[in-house]
Amino acid sequence: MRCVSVPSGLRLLARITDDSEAAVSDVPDTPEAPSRDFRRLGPRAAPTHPLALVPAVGPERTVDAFVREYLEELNFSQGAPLARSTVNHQYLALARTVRSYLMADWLETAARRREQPTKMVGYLSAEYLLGRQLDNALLNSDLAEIVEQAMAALGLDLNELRAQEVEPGLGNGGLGRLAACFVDSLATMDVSCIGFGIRYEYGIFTQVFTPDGRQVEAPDNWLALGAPWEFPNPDRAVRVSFGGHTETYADDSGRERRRWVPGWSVRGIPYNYMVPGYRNGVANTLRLWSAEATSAFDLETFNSGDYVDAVRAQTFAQNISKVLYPEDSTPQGRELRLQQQYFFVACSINDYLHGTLSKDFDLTRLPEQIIFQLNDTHPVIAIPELMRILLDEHGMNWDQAWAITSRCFAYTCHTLLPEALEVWPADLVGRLLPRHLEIIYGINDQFLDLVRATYPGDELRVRAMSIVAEAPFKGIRMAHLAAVAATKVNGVAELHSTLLREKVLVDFARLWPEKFTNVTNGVTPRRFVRMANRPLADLITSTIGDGWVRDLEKLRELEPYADDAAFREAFRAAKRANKERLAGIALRTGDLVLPTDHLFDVMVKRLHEYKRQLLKLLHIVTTYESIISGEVTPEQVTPRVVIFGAKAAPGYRMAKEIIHLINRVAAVVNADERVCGRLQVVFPANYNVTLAERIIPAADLSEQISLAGKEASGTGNMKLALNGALTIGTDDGANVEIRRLVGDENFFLFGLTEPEVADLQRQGYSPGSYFESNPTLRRAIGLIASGHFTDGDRSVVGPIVGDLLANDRYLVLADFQSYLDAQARVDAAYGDQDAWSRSAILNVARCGFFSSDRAMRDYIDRIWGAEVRR
Ligand code: 26V
Repeated sequence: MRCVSVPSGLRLLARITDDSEAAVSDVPDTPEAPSRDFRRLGPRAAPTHPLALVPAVGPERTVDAFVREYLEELNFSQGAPLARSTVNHQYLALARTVRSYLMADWLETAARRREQPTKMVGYLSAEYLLGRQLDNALLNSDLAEIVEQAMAALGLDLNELRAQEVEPGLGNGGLGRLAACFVDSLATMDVSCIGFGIRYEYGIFTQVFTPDGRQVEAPDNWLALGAPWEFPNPDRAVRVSFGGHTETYADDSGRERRRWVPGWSVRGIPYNYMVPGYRNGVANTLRLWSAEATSAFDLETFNSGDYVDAVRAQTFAQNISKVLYPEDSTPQGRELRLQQQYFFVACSINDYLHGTLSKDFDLTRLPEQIIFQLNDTHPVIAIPELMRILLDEHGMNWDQAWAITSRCFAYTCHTLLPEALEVWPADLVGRLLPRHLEIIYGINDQFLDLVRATYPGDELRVRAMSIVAEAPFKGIRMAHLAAVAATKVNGVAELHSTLLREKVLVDFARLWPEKFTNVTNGVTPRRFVRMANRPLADLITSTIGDGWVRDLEKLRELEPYADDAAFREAFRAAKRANKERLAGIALRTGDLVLPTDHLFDVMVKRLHEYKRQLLKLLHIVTTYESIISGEVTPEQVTPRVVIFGAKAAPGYRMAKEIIHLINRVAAVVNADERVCGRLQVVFPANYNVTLAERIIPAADLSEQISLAGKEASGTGNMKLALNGALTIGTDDGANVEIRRLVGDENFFLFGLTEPEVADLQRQGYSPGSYFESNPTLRRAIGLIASGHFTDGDRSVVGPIVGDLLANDRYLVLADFQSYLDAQARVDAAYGDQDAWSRSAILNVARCGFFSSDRAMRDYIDRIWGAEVRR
């Protein structure tokens, strides 16, 4: 065989693929080898034992039964008697006991879906930022009370066990958290869905700060203490191939065909996770793939005794699912990342075609059975993969294969930043996936024929629309491939979808206007209100009943209570309780005292220049400077605790400099007695879902201050508004819709609009003129530049200040004054607590639209087709 570009450590792996082309599932049984045929079901002979004939039922839902099940798990699975068990044993036993209570629902849901098949959603996402599982499972299965009592009866501290869980951080930020909210909603709505993704051995890095306040990344070894929520399923392993070459051959009927002769393969092992619906007896599946060396390889190792080479190849295979890529400053050119993308979509499509569909299924009807939703461009390589399967493995001709493929995918775009759109170097695709590259070229040729026929003589347009970019390098534009092949293309908020249609994918939207649609994002009210904010959830439920948890528009019924003084007082009490809880955590973990009557001003999100954490910092420095210069007394400022949470991509230099500066400013401001504690800046390290669940309910003010036209949607903005924070924000992403719903009087708008930004940039933006003409701005920047926050060291602030004055790509200086004015309105508004609470209540009451249940209904109605409904 010819081996193309196989790493040297992989000679063995490459060699064995010669004689092991069959899928893992086709390896024949021998008495020595365990069965790998996942299609053979049940016993060979009818069972005679009466118990085998009874359907599986879960354990009894009483405290005593739970205690019994729990001790059984602790003693006989963990091998730890209660008296000698560690907290980790106790947590693992609890998780596994809760899991066993969910099991009957999972089995029943799967059986029902098999018996009454409906069109299924295959949600393809490289990221799922799940957050902790225990509380979610307790909430959705309505076991919380039983478990609380059971743990108390055993003398165990449930909170201590909860704290033991390491959250699966298998995502970078908004995109991954959105996927987690969507699968939650689909289970709650009883929609048939499998979420497909990657079981990264290391999730998003753990952020730590040096004493000086710089970000350092530590590996997130989330599996180290056990993974009680997952079910490995090695008997449903899938082979995935890479490399090699393609060739022409004549098939049995003498037809000339192409085929792929891969160079090497790995095995994908599925790990299943339950996705319980909210108290509805449904549990869907999240299937995350882990890469291993192939089993044929194991056999070869055994025979050859070439142990060291063999282990090296094993490691190579495992590298594919080893680590989540922290969203970097440039997405291109990471070979391993393309391997990850192809690995998980190839596993998922294969698993669906061979594991879920019946063997004799007529593939021309595939689009009636499945819609694969592409969460951004990361899974877009699934398109040529399905084409390849239909063409090469099922012998279809191009038109047949395309007729099917072009109806099986829908694509969601999650960005507007040109640098975030994936373009894979063609030579890399050709090296790793030579057959897929041919197919992509085939799709492009056919597509460009259509473009030329539609716009004769318009070669400029042909070049602009081509899936294949010719400069600055020959590359595959994954967003174009998705736009060509998908039945629907959507953006994630109204403004974003408009800009997609009018700017990023304008030519595609003109060619196929009916393809383009919007689905505004949403968040799950279960995790982000009911679970994270018990004080508010209980108040809402006691006022309007608990229907809102499944039907968030019911929050509208709270509107009249905004004018009810007693309700406002109760609402404030709930907010205070959340602030006190957060203050307790800050005291325990950071030795910080947070006064809960101060305004909690929250900016939590990834660190990116377009999100403009620097603008927030300039506001802090301005307030600080006005106090220390004597312009105002500390008593004159509205007391604030500013809370940041943000990770920077490890390779994103400027973002890391900004984190450093925030920490430096925090240290100086917090220690300066002249401020009298009326301005505090806290920046807990390692912002993640668990921290979000603590910070968001405690927020008074939500900072959504991205440059207009840059934030596709935002979802933190929705979580904060639903938890009763007022937003200070630009007209960007879903802020636009939040403001429209809550009303101008309950939202602090500032800044340039997207068209104004575009105009200003067209004219030539000059940050220096804003600096020169605004003394407040000059003082704030001057104080930073002087080294005041960096022990007199000006060089460390040089890059930030220099860039702001020379480039300021995200127009921080242009929006500065408008932002200050809006913050002054915030200060004034916070002074009238009754009016503030009224606005906050109206924010909650009017944001029911931002439930991910609604988003899922929109996908069903506008993208997937009503037939996915049960
Ligand atoms: C990726 C990259 C890659 C390198 C260059 C810098 C950069 C900046 C951003 C991104 C993110 C792309 C995808 C993403 O996470 N989008 C987020 O999706 C959320 C869910 O739809 C949405 O709320 C956020 O506004 C959007 O940024």
